[in-house]
Amino acid sequence: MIKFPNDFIWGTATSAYQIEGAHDANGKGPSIWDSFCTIPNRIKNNENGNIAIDHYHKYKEDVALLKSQGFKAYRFSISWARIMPEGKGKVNEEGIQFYSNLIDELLKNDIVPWVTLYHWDLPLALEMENDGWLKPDIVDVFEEYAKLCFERFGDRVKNWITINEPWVVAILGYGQGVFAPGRVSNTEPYLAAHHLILAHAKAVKLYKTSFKHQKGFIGITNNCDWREPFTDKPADIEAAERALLFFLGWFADPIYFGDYPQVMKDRLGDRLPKFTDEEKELIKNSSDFFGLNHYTTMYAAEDDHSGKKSSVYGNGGISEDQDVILSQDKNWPLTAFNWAVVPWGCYNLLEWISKRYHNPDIYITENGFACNDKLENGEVNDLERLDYYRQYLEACNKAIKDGINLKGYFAWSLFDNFEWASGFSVRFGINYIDYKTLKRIPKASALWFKKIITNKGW
Ligand code: GBH
Repeated sequence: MIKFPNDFIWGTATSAYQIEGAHDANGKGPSIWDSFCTIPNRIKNNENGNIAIDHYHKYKEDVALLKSQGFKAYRFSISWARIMPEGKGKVNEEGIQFYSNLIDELLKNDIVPWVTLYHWDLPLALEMENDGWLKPDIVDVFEEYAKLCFERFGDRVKNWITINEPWVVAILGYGQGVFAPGRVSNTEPYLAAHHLILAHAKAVKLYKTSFKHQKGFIGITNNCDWREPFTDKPADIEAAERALLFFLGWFADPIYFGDYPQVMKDRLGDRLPKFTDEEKELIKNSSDFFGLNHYTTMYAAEDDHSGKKSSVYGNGGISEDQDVILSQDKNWPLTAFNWAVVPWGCYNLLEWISKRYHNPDIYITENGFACNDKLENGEVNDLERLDYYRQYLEACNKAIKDGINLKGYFAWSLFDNFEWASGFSVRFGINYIDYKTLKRIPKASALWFKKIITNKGW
């Protein structure tokens, strides 16, 4: 029997650009994703989130669905450009009204809102005029935006996530160029990341001082895939540790210890910006909880420069900086994204976090499975997804039993949605979207969640 604690938080997650649509409705300004999607061949089938799943107009129906499926918490993000069309200065009251209504609707249905301030859709004006995350000005601009959110929504929102997956913003947006703003560099990711961390910390400082009376929690969500040493050789064990530090330690070390991992400083030299003493103080202990998005696992081996090549797409960052070769096991089942299903990797990662960062409260703010679901006789029997969730939640359950402070879990995602560079071709939802009618159809996995939430396990 698998039983979760009574106070375990069961939620599901989405993000603004992936579901809202209404890309230019009621005063919303464009974001870098609106713009990125207009560049030919950046997105599969040249799709975009202009309409997405039209959550903007269907939010009431969507909250009702959440409620009917038993979720007690819902993680969504605010589109910065919807409430501040130019990223700073002018406020768009109609945008504020939308989120205000959504929050009220959730609370009316006893669903606790978990709000992400930044899930990648930077107002385009900030990219054009300020070079996005590359210039230090963004830190104060983000603080101004955060302040607006605390002022307008903080009376009702008590759980805040500043930034979703700064690793993705830095590496995919500024390193590999596959996500907006589409830049390719081996220096810019480190610069962008530096400002993302500072922006997070400054927003938290503001919340902890000027908005203390709101009595909420605030933190950051990082993503990390587990890296298992390819062999027992010390060089491979070190390589896996190094890969984790370049992936998660890059962000979590500053947030828990005040500075970047030593191995990054040693290897990157001047390409890694430095925090001043004052900044270190600001950043240290700037997260009330450890937000984690986790999907998959890879083996990590030392790259001894004998010509071995990584056998998988993706390199977990800038591989030359790490001397790590990643690979997958032939026996691991793969998702539609070729991410391997390795539940014990989730356990190992939780354990690693717990040890390195002194047993913080951890929330898995995303975990989920991609496949090409088929609607048959009005039903979607996504047994593979259901199995993925069952196995990963079992790993979570074991972690809790072993004393790891895992406090909650958010399934990614409530709906099939606009999957960034993959467009609508890949489905992550526990609810199916018929893109012709935009009808929401619960998959078997959603019905399973309802059952296990009620029973606190299975
Ligand atoms: C999340 O990012 C996002 O927050 C969410 O918006 C998105 O829809 C969801 O995942 C599904 O994609 O072969 O090196 O690319 C996930 C971040 C980073 C997780 C890369 C998996 C795969 C290894 N991902 N990682 S790689």
